[in-house]
Amino acid sequence: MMTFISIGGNIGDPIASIKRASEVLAENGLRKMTLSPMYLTSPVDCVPGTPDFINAVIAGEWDDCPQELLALCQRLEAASGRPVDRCKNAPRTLDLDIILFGDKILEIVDLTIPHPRASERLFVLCPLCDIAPDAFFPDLGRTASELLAELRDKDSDQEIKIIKT
Ligand code: PH2
Ligand code: MG
Ligand code: MG
Repeated sequence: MMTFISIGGNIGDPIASIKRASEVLAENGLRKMTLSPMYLTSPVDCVPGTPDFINAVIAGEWDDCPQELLALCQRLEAASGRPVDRCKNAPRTLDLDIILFGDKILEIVDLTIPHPRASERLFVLCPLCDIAPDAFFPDLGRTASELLAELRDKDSDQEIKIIKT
């Protein structure tokens, strides 16, 4: 199944952590892995003083179930030095969120697909549109590029800037 994973971090060396995580995903079953360009992004829904994030999106083909992909993502977060017990949206070395998993709509413990907040976040939609503007959100009936156009019209607060890596 074609899947898209939002990846980001705002402590340590997020650029290196994101590159490394994408390689480990590819080595562990994410076929035809693609890493989007990276963006420097202002924190969304975080306490004042939270450092800026580096964000990107990873695409690939995953043959196993979404729960196995989630488990791998959680292992990568832990391996990056991220503590398991943390406040919501606290600074983190690495965060991986499954955004889309084929055309699946899924709501189980710890996992809602499509990601419920993806359509409100430029730091998800911009890198997603760089690599897959036609990626389809089955819950919203819209493509990534349609959602990005709508979000750009209504939200000018989020700052996001592409970075050269
Ligand atoms: N992740 C969050 C909350 N806020 N803001 C930015 N810019 N980037 C993120 O990855 C991010 C966020 C929750 O995981
Ligand atoms: Mg997240
Ligand atoms: Mg997360």
